[in-house]
Amino acid sequence: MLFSRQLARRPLIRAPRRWTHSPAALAGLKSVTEDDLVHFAHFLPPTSIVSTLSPSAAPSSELESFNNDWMNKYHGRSTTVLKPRTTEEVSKIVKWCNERRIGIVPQGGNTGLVGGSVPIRDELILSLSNMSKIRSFDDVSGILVADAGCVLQSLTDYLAPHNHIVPLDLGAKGSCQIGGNVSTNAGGLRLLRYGSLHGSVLGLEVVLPDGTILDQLTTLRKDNTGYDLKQLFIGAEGTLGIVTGVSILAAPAPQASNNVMLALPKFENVLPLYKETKRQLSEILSAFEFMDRTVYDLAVKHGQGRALNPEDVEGAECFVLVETSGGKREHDEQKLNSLLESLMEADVPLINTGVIATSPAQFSSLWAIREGLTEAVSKEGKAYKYDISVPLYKFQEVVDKTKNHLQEKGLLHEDAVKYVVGYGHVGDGNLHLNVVAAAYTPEIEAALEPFVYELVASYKGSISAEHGIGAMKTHALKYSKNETSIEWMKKIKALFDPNGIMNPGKVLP
Ligand code: FAD
Ligand code: 2HG
Ligand code: ZN
Repeated sequence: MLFSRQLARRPLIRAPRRWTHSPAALAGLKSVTEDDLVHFAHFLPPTSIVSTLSPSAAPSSELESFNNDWMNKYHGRSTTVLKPRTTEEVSKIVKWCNERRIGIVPQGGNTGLVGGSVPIRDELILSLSNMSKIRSFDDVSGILVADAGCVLQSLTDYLAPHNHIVPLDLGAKGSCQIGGNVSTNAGGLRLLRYGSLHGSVLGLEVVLPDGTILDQLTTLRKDNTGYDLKQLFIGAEGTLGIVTGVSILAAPAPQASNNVMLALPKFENVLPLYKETKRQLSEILSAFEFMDRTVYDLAVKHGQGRALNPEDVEGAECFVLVETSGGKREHDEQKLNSLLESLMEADVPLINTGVIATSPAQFSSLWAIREGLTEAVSKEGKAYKYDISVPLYKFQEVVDKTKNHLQEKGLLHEDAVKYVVGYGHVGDGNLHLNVVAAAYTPEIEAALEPFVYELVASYKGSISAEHGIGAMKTHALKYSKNETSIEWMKKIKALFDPNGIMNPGKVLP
């Protein structure tokens, strides 16, 4: 049960395309002008301004990576990106834009998968990339306070020598920022263990749409002094303000981590396996990730790793990556080994085979397969991504029903939809349904929507488990939120941002 293969993280890829519609939310908003740039230049250095309007005319190619999303599906036409270095600079920019009705798109690492991080038209992009200082860390309480523009991986690296970890991990960690994570309420690979950011974020500093700085950057575990305003900004996707600082409770670093990739003969075994894994591993279980056969094969094909011997996994319908994180190596290994033994020796085995990592390189390599799925899919074509919460036992049904539906529409072939795959976070009830097409076309989109959303609603699920609504799902919010909820969301938006400058056209229908 050994293997060894170390995978390198690949750079995120972006390239330009164009927007086709402009929702009502942008009506009345103004474009950035040369006069605005003159104003910004009073308090921002030239290196903080990228604009095709500026006299020194930045090459338009510099704006491309800001105007296009990670999937190359959503495309803005912004003329100007500002990269403030301090909260005060953010405040001055926002105040000016509010007075002049200029729309602002806050941008972190631009790894979002719902088109929330790029403009719909030519809104100003406010990049947090120059705000990347760690403000404080207390190794007794484990509380970390950092600028919103800190890249997730850099926070992890910072905490490592202090024996702590960020209670969040995702495949985009090399590019995404903590402010973006908070603004999307990112879930990731270990939510099962560390819970959601609604629990681990202790405080926020936010620049409100009129430029006021809301300082709620507390470092208290307990604080029941009225409404917990910070919660509104967690998952608001930049529609209520700009997160500039984050106080987060880091978790103690596990003293021992193990992982194992298991091949299962059929999907029906996933849930009994999850139940048994939870029962036997209990407090040391830190991830339980599912991937179907098709997407696993794509990861292997695109060099994201080859964990299991091809002959051993013949006939396997799906795979599960299990991770343990605990305080004592021998104890954890004993528990994991006895789980694996019981699985292999069962009269009706739940698994075909498995690979247990026996070195840090193998541990990373197993994770590289799981974390590399999104990239592998993107190399095969254009992915329609449906990030949904549905009952665990419906995971395979969703994939199969979508496939059948596309087949009936005559769209399941090389030139239209090439693959329909499912993967995700079993512990969180979160399936990533990816429909991989040769190109994004109106015909495929019409076949998928509202089909997928209606299917999710029929299970009383959520149309967005962890990626948010962005520009992609504003019209579909109604499948997961009733009229009253949407009305109150609109009232909250109007209260904070009466001029509608913050990330216009996102989240709300
Ligand atoms: P961006 O993409 O820049 O922005 C996302 C949204 O937040 C936008 O609406 C933007 O306007 C807003 N925003 C950004 N920064 C701020 C700020 N400081 N203040 C206010 N608003 C702001 N997501 C998961 O939940 N789980 C995963 O496991 C996961 N894996 C991924 C793997 C890959 C390979 C990729 C490409 C993406 C993955 N994602 C995942 C999606 C994405 O990485 C997350 O949504 C992430 O939290 C976005 O962070 P970001 O800094 O890139 O934000
Ligand atoms: C993951 O879990 C991310 O890997 C991305 O949330 C999911 O690519 C996707 O659809
Ligand atoms: Zn995910």
